Amino acid sequence: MITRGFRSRRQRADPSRVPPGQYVTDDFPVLSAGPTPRTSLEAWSFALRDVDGGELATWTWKDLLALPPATVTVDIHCVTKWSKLDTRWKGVTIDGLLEAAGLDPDAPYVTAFCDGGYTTNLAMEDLLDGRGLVAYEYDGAPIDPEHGGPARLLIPHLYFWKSAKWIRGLAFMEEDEPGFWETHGYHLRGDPWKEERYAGD
Ligand SMILES: Nc1nc2c(c(=O)[nH]1)N[C@H]1C(S)=C(S)[C@@H](COP(=O)(O)O)O[C@H]1N2
Ligand SMILES: [Mo]
Repeated sequence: MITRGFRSRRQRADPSRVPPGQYVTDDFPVLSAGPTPRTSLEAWSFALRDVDGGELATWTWKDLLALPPATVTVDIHCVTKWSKLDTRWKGVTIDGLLEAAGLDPDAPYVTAFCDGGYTTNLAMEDLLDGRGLVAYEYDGAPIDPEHGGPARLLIPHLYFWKSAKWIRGLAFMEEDEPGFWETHGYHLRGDPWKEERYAGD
């Protein structure tokens, strides 16, 4: 039996799926530090940059869609304490991008960069083995601009601020360089299961 309509907003959920301090919502809140950028798909590209800033690979929008897609259903966890279960995304894995570019980088960190200037830092290992996606569909449709369309990073095993909206590329880094929220006191890694919300957690 399907009882969706009877679930309360703060629904009870399998506690093993909800990290400490989080509540489950059916809503999909929008959290943006600035205005929603609007880049045309013709002007859009995705780049991988080397530690010296040099461009290693770029994809146009069409190039990205031509890569083998991955579809995932995952739970997402925002540091403001909402979690949303079973969100469905389609995109290209970071492994897939590296493979397409013929790259096997040994840089230990990356900075994701975006239209609008947002950045976030990640350990390379948090992106690999299918754990990171450049997503371009949510729930079977193009991602709404407010939620990061045309493409956003999706790193569901870390707090959702790591899932950079309007992503335009990844810069390989020798050091773990704090991004936008990390500079404002958020944790460098942000594992929700360890409640790594703020620096020092
Ligand atoms: N470019 C960009 N990406 C971003 C943000 C942002 O402000 N700009 N906010 C982050 C935060 S704090 C969260 S919780 C999620 C929110 O994504 P949503 O608006 O799709 O829920 O996006 C993350 N990615
Ligand atoms: Mo967030």
